[in-house]
Amino acid sequence: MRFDVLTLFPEMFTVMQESIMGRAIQNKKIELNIINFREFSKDKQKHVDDTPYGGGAGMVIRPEPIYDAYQSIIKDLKIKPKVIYLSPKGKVFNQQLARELAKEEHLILLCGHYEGIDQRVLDEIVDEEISIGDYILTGGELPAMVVIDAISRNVEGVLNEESLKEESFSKDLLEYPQYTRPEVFLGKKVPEVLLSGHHANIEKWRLEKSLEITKNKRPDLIERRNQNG
Ligand code: 4GY
Repeated sequence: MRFDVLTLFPEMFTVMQESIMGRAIQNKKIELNIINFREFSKDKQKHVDDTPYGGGAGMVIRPEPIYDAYQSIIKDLKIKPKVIYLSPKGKVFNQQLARELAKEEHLILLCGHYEGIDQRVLDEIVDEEISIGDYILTGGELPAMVVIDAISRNVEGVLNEESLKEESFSKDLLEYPQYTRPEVFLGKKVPEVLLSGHHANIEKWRLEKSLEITKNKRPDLIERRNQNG
């Protein structure tokens, strides 16, 4: 799967090229192209923003550098990739949307900053506006990284397939607790069933724990589960 990110702060994306994402990129399961749309400014001083028409505080990103950067991505493509704009006005991101977007071959993510982007270029190129939650950040870069990470782990070959299967089996429940060595830590023993080697009992215990934790911490998820069957 290919991601192109349009941003004024390309260095921010170095932090997401470690660990599982780094390996997925090395193994060519994920292609991550970070494009600084400042390079598409026709201004001598490479300005990309200007004051808002109608007045008010701050600066607005001009439409032309974004449109030109977008055109440079799609110029030789047969299929037009979906363009996602990260903004608090968008549809709230969740695991279902991450799974659906993982089926796409190519996505373009557009990151705003300052007071936002001229509406005309958004109307022209954006297919989906996505929010990662009801709070306001200083830019779309962290949301873009969140969305890319959550999508990528649903792309074939990025995680070991076992973990994804377990996830879809325990659908809409919170994860059961995990333990590793030592068997006793600060006087606390690992639950006996996990040492038993009895796989049916282990599965039963894990499902019970998942249900208990979800009921206590996120009763809304149990409600949704009952609604969805
Ligand atoms: N929440 N979910 C979010 C955000 C910051 C000014 C437009 C969010 O997705 N994006 O808070 N974005 C703003 C900053 C330009 C994006």
